[in-house]
Amino acid sequence: MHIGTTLSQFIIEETRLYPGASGDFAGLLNDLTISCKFIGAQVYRGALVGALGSAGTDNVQGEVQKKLDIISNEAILKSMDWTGHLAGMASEEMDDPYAIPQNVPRGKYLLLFDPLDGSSNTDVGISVGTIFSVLKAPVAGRDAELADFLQPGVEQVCAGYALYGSSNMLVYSTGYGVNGFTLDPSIGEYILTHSQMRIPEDTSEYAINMSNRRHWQKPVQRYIDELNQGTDGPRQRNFNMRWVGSMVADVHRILCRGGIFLYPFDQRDPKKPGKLRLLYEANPMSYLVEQAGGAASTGTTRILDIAPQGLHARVPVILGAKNEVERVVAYHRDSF
Ligand code: P6P
Repeated sequence: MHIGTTLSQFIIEETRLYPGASGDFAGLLNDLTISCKFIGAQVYRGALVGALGSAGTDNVQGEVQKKLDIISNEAILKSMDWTGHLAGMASEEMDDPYAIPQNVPRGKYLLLFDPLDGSSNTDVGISVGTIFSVLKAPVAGRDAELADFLQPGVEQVCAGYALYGSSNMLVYSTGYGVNGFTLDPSIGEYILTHSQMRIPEDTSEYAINMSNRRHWQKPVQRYIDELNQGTDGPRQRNFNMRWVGSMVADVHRILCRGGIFLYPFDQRDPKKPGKLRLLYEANPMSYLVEQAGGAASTGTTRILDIAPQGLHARVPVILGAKNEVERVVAYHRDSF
């Protein structure tokens, strides 16, 4: 009986698509998945081991850190910093880049991550996840500098997430489409279950936090109002809304059954053009969405083209069904 295509087998076979690949990247990704298995186990056991609730500290975003945020962040750092694959790491939970320990060779990759996205949901049993992005270090073999991380999303060599939901799933792309793997707890392996995930160009399902409507700019208000008018409005069909409040869960649903996700520009704080962070949320998710046939924009700019202005820069995010994203972009263009 064949156990199916394990993630390890898939990574090794995909590496053969890259002539001259050293296998370093395959090693990086395999090591990263170990931390995703560990984090999933901590999330699922949180209430049993006293890991729920606040850690009593704030992160660089000024957000209250959950105990699981810190556990997850440490898990990735300690699973990855000894491997020799990395020149540095950057995390939503840390102000500055993480330096690889002195006694470890510097590798040729940079790892950026949100260790536990949507962590405010952990105490109420809603899906959360880990988001990761891999860049090439501009100069291999030396400590990464801050500027090395500030590369546009088109430079990513890999992006993905682990979803801790009804099952532990790992979804990633290296530029050859998007593939999803489900953890089989009985053997501790991720098994290929969602091959070549695609986002239909059209959809009838949207995801947005409607309570912020008064803070959106006019093009987004127009777009969402038309969806809510259903058959009575210019779209002449009804739409459905979903909002989990956990980007990994909302994006995973869109990769599985289509849809459009919006966390648009918000006029509450002009210094924060959006809530989501470019380097370790918007870029990896935009990379996956484009690889699955969707589109990802701020409303005026393709997200993957943005030159990052800082490690924790925030951007408006509109991603998913290509024709719907293009409609939102057209409404922005019409408004100028
Ligand atoms: P709101 C989680 O905190 C997060 O960063 C994303 O995962 C999620 O899509 C968004 O914020 C939810 O934001 O304002 O609806 O709580």
